[in-house]
Amino acid sequence: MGVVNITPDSFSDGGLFASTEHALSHAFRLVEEGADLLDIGGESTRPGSTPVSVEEELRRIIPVVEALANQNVQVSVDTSKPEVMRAAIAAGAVMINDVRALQIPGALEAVAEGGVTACLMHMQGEPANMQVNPQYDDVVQDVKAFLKRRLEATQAAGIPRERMVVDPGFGFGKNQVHNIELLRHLDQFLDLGVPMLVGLSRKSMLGKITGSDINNRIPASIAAALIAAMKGAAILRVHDVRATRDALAVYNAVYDRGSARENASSAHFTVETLS
Ligand code: 9MG
Repeated sequence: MGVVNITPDSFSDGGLFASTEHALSHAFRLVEEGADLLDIGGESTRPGSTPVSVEEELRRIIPVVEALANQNVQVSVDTSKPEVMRAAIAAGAVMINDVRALQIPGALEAVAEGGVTACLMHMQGEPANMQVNPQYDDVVQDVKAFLKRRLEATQAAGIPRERMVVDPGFGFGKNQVHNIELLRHLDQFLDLGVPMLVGLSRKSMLGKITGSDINNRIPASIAAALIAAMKGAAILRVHDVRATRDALAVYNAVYDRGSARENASSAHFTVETLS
């Protein structure tokens, strides 16, 4: 899954047309590099970020989603807003990536009625304050219990389990010890019985380990992506598609991914499942 952000810092002062053109050229480059799926986001979820309105989010993402879907590119939309979910699905998105795990009223219904795949991500707090002082009894068990409850909520809303994906949410209300613990025990999330999506690309936890700034985190991102793949992740959300694909090709040439765990649903997950 390649990342396409359409936020002000990604298009400076070029206006809407510039942002759409810029996003599309970046998106097609990621497809050319080997992305199976693109995650389009119009609102930053970085620590300390502030929300944008429904109208602004729609204005940023819908022309990009439509143009990509028209070219048969598989599109995921990173949003928590039910109105944006519905518009994105109508524009051709096949997946909703929700860092709030469909908890905003109307989100479950938007996904259920839209008939698309959804990623339920764990976050403690909100982007504006989530890194202030995250606390867990046992980070792996607490995050897993949350995702289990959200899977139950999606089933109660009539969303088939085959359309669900889970994500422990690296860096979303987690300190460095929490993040490392989650990565070390990532395979435990396979118990939930649905494919796992993981986003580690360029994250500050990697900067804390290596001392590298955000522009120099590709090697660390590749190492983290490989660990996640070895522990059963089915979808890797990454900025550096070509480098990640190359690393995965080496891994896949040596190991049978299905053996990561006999019952890992990730082994059976393909992008076709999304449509
Ligand atoms: C939007 N976004 C940023 N980081 C992410 C991550 O780790 N997982 C998911 N699902 N979405 C993310």
